[in-house]
Amino acid sequence: MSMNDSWFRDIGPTFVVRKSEVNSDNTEHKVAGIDWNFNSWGGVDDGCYTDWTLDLFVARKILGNERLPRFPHTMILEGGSIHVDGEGTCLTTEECLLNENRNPNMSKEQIEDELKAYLGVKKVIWLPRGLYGDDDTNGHIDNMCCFAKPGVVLLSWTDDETDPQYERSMEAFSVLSNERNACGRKLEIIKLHVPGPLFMTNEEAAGVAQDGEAKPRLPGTRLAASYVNFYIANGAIITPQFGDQKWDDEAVRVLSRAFPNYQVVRIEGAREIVLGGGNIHCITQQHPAA
Ligand code: KQY
Repeated sequence: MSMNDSWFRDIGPTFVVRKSEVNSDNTEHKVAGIDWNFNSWGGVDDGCYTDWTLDLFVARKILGNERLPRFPHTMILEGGSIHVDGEGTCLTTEECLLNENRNPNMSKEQIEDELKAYLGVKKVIWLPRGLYGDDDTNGHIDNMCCFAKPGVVLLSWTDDETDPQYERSMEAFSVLSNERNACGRKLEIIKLHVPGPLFMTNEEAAGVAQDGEAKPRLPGTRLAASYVNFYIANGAIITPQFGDQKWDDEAVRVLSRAFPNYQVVRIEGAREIVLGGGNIHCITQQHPAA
């Protein structure tokens, strides 16, 4: 399949599942995919690359190959900017979804209404901002906070008050502490400490194609590194590791406790992925079984 970039979370379909009664004691799961609109994380002036024409067809092609219904939408939205708990709650950030470079003609209420209609959620929880340094995506939720299960969230955290991430984590903690999910339950918040700050080296910047077709990658830029950007597979949590022994190990401990029935698998060298502005969750897309 042809595409302009590799981030399937954002250019692939967002799969949705509907349970329908087949008869009194049997249910059937129907799978479909939402095909959101996409503008390369911000359009011609503010996006990550200049040509995304092939990316616009990725969700359509996947759904066509899988012979699944496609729900097209005109709203600009990337899969990495939303998380759901499967029980009617959606998590997102104002920094991304309300950014002028996405849907400047839609109000917060209108965006919420579309999320409710297409994702089948009843409640949207808005965090003000995403991870510090996640400038490519304008603060996607998938680097900042996600559900471990309904009622339990994992939040990117730092104890270092001198790190600009501190203010963002505190702000999100405060919002989440005062929120309830769609079922009216208070949220348990698990802190998932970020790695020590990582910066792009001269060698790394020189290794990225800098041809004017994509956003420049400057040496010294803080990398948007977060352990929240893991992927939930069948029986396994695929988690990024950044070569920071202390926080890599701590992330594995926290995730193992949060997902006791899953094996936590370490992906060493996730730094290589983060050089492009995302991580394991961003570059993957789960496909629910029918
Ligand atoms: O965070 C994601 N969902 C993808 C990040 C891609 C940024 C493009 N350079």
